Amino acid sequence: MNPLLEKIALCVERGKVNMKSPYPPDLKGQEGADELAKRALDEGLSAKSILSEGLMVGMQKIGVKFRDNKVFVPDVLMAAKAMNAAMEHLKPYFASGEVQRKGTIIMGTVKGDLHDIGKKLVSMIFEGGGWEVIDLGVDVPAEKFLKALQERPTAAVGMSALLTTTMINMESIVREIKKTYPHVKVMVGGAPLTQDFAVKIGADAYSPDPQGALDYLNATLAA
Ligand code: B1M
Repeated sequence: MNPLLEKIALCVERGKVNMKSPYPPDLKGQEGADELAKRALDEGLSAKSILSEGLMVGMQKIGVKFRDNKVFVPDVLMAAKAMNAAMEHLKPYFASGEVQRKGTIIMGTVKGDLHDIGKKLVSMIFEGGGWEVIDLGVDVPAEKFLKALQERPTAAVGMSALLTTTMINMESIVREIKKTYPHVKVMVGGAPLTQDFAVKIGADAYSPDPQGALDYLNATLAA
C-alpha cells in the first residue's frame, strides 16, 4: 500500500488529529490525519483512495480494538476527530463539479444514536453526485424529519443507524413519515442493517454503502 495512505490509516487508528495535537504522546510533533490528507491530495492521490485505503482502514482497525475492549470511548472519539479533520479536505472533491442539483435528500442519524461519520460520508457522496443534502445531525426523532419535510415536501429521506438498539427506532420514524407523506421515499443504511430489515420496517430502499445509495437516488428520484 502507498506509505502515505498507511500513515493516514495509522493517524486515524491512533487518534492523531494534526501536528499541533499533543495526543497521542508518542506521535507528538508529527503530522496528523489533517496534514497528511492534504499532502496526499497535493501529491495526486484520489480522494476516493484516501478514504477507502487510508481513513476507513484506520477506522476499521480501531473498531476491532474497541469491540475487543483493547481501547475505550475516548480513543474512538479521537479516531473520529482525526477522520473528520481529514474528511474536511476530501469534502470539496466529493462535492466538486458545479453539477446541477438533482433533488434534495434529508439525512439524519436516528433517535438515540450519536454515530455521525457514516452519515456524513454518505451525505458527501450524495452532494458529490449532485444532490442537495439537508443534514439534520444525530439523535434525530421523527418530529425533526417531519418538520424538515414540511419545508421540503418533495425531498427524499435518508436515515442511518449504527446500533442494534437504535436501528429499531427507524420503524416508527418510517411509519410517521409515511403517514403524513406517503409519497416520500425513505432510504436506510448503517452497519447493522440488512435488506430484510429495511423491507420489514417499510423503507423504500436499503444500501450497505454510499455508492449503492447514490445509485438508488439517481435511478429513482433524479429530476
Ligand atoms: Co460506537 N459502536 N458506540 N462509537 N462505534 C460501534 C457501532 C460498534 C459496532 C463497536 C463495537 O462494539 N465493535 C458498537 C455497536 C454494537 C451494536 O449495536 N451491534 C458500538 C457501541 C456499542 C457504541 C456505544 C454503545 C459504546 C458505549 O458507550 N458503551 C456508544 C453509543 C453512543 C450512541 O450512539 N448513543 C458508542 C459511541 C461511539 C463514539 C461516540 C465513541 C464513536 C462515534 C463518533 C462519531 O460518529 N462522531 C463510535 C465509533 C466511531 C464506532 C466505530 C468504531 C466506528 C463507526 C464508524 O464511524 N464507522 C464502530 C465500530 C465499527 O464500525 N468498526 C462502533 C465508519 C463509517 C464510515 O461506517 O457508519 O457503518 P458506517 O457507515 C457506512 C455504511 O454503514 C453505510 O455507508 C457508510 C460508508 O461505507 N451507511 C449508509 C451508513 N449510513 C448509511 C445510510 C444510507 C446508506 C448507507 O442510506 C441513507
